[in-house]
Amino acid sequence: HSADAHRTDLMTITRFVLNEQSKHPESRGDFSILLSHIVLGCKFVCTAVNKAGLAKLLGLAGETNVQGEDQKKLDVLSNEVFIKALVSSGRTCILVSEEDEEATFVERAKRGKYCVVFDPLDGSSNIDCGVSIGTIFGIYMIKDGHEPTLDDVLQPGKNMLAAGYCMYGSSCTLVLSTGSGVNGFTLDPSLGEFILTHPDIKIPKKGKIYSVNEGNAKNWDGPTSKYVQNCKYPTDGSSPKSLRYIGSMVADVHRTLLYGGIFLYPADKKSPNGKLRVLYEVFPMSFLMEQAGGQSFTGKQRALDLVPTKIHERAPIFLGSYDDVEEIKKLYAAEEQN
Ligand code: P6P
Repeated sequence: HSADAHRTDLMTITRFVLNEQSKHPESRGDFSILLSHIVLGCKFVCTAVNKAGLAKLLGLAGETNVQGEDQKKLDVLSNEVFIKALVSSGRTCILVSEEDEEATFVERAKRGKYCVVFDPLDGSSNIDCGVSIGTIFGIYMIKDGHEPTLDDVLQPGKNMLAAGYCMYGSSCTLVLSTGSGVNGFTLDPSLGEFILTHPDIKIPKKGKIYSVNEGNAKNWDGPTSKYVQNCKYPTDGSSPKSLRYIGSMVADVHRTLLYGGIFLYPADKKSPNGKLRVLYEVFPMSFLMEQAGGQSFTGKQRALDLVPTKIHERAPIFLGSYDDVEEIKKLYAAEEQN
């Protein structure tokens, strides 16, 4: 009977979010409505990405497809979909997208109390070779009732109410935290619903995988070089770690979350602040890692304590299994003392 119950008791993301909402009796459901619009955006992008493989037949971006329409680049299309979905939710007031130089301030009539920062299609350079890509998002509450300003999104990551990503790969997986743990949902295309498939994700305390672009090794600083050296030639008698680097943050982070290990995008001589963006890459992934029992470090401080000054600011990042990140924190602390 219990197996049947499991099969028929479908926990969709909508039900899950409403369950969360019921823990906040004072809630008017605004947050649930906002999340449902983000989920809608993910469903749309999932179908568009899956069709992208056919884009070659329909004319690549920049050319016209069989209908003679201009084939939009998928990241531009995804951005438009999320902006429209978020504005139409009536629950947002400021939107920051990787695709837009300036923040979007929602018109007064459609304004709500949430600020959403997002990368609509991270890793999109990987689309043509079929590597998994994804949407990454984070949600802040506006600071207080005054006219929204950029200060409402230039908040430290620890102030986020929720964060998540949707990975478009062999299946469409949405990983979400609203501040009490991490849960993973998989899209059932026949139902058009995200079903809870990974309840209460916890990252292993220590992992056997390190994930970094070794091609940048020439430019790394001392602590990063030492850490990676230790991964390859351990001095404590343990076996070397495996290297797994997909080059799509959502895919590398998802593997790290499920299997354990560490993902690094360090600063280097060419990019003193690394490459990944604070608001909509570093913060959401750091939020998820901490909620799953891992941690996230910039080389100088806890990533979620960083206070951004610009909406497209970058930061170095070391995130993943708690013990693995501890190792690199020790190496940076030792350098501080020298
Ligand atoms: P590199 C993809 O372009 C991206 O923004 C992230 O998804 C990914 O982790 C990173 O850049 C890869 O960068 O320099 O190793 O190619």
